[in-house]
Amino acid sequence: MDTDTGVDDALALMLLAADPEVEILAVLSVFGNCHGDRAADNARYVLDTCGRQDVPVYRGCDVPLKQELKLSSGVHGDDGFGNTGLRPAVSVPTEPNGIQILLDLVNEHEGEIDYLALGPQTNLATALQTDPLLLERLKSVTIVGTLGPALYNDTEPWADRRFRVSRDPNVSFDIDAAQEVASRPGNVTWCGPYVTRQALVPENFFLDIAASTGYAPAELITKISHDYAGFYSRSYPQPDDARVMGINDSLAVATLLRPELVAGAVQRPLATFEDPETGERFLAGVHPEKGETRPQHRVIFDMDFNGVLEMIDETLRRPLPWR
Ligand SMILES: [Ca+2]
Repeated sequence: MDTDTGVDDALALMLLAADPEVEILAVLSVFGNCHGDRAADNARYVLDTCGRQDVPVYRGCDVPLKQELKLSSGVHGDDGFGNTGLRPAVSVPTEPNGIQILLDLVNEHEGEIDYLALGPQTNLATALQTDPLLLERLKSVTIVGTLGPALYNDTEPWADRRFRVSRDPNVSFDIDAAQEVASRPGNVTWCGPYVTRQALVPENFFLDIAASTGYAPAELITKISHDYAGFYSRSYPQPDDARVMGINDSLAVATLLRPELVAGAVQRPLATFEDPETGERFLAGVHPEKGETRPQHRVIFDMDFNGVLEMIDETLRRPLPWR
């Protein structure tokens, strides 16, 4: 798992950590919701909270390939954990380097690893510079990103009303890395904010689980999500001022662990689009051309959200230890 560990990443990591059928070989950090060092420490904190001290966390890329560093601190707080200041007992060291760990693991487990990228795709793109066949040597790659599947001949998908509210920070924060990954063949699935942000969950869903079980993972989510739910509730006002929050990255985990929850997906080549007004660049699935030569990846456009919620509910109500 490759994560810019903010609030929704923390929940997504819990879904993996709780599943007895999942072996997490490694967690790699990346910048995005917060700085890379905090992303690594937050992942460590989540795993420690779940009793999964056995899962190693490594430091990945702290900056984009070429563009200027941007972070989502307005959503996840400066520390990625809603400014709670929670830190693991021991910080993740800068060495060994996560990219080398990834390359070594793929050599060791060729064709067996499912890779989940929940932040900007900088780690994958960096590893591809050393091993251009990396994606084909992974069993699968699931990425939180892209605007979604563009309509036929659409030249401005970022302006599409379906996509306008959700944008796509993971891709926009390192468009060069995203393009690098998109240009390679492989069993790659993209699940962007257009899909994931439709699943806004009442804050009470988590507060109720935490209150009725007292389990540490659910309590951690309620602690770190206070400001995060505030952001979502302001951005997507609800009836009776109900507070809600996004669970973006959990949708990507669900597509991997529970593929039957994917309700709609298409195979598409990916193309880059630039908004001339803002200069922001986006990736979207486009219709194949005659004699198409670009690799085609799977682009998800719908999920069984209730199924994902049930999965989260079951997970957070599972007693520790999770192993
Ligand atoms: Ca993320």
